[in-house]
Amino acid sequence: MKSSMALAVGLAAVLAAVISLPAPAAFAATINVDIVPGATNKTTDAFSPNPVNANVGDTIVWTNKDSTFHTVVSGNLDDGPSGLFGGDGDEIIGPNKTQEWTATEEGEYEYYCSLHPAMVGTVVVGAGGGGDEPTTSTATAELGGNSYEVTSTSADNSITAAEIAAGESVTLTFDGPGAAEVTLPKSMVSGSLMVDGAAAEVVNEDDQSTTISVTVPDSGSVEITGATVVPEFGVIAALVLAVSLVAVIGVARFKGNLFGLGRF
Ligand SMILES: [Cu+2]
Repeated sequence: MKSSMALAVGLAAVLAAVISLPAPAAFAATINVDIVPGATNKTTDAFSPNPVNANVGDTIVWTNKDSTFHTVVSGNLDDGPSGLFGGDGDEIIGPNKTQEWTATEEGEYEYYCSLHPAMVGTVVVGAGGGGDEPTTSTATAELGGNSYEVTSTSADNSITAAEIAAGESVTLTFDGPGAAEVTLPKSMVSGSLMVDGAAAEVVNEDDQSTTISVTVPDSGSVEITGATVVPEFGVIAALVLAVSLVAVIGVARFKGNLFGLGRF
């Protein structure tokens, strides 16, 4: 009875350690574009801002601030609607109404008003999209009951997850490709840092952390390695080890009694 209890507790502790996961966070912006008053008689100035810059994952919201109907249709008058947003040009946006589109792929997208085709605009999405202000995002890696915060600064993407392979590497996941400056705590990874197997470009370094420049590929993730990556023996790992030892001793005692070998 005692040994089965100990085994159960040991198993529960192992399960608890396995199940502890870092929660990924999403970073996406909402970008507003106005259909300006008097847009009917305007061209590229019918939309503000125009062009509008966004990153993959961002949602663009067009608001009709004019007093008459308009549409916002991806494509151009010559080739017709491209089908990305605005349908076939039949999705009417009344005064004070909105239309939304979430950018899923990098690119430059033309759009127009099917009711007043002189009204034209452009959405520029993603890396090199055109002078976005860099923003800061964070992700927290967890291992052995400890948390490690990774900070990323980029105009192209946001960091969404950081995961530690104990003693081996740290994998950073982003919501899109592009350039980023990433600050990693030295308690997590230190020494000569490598990014996907190549020497990292160090931007800044102090006692606590290293800031490196990374180029995130289309896959959205990079692997960081260093001379030292935090090993797995944190608080939870130590606890699991202790509880497992108790379980093993319990089983040994039980078997010892069973086979008449006496107690030890
Ligand atoms: Cu219009």
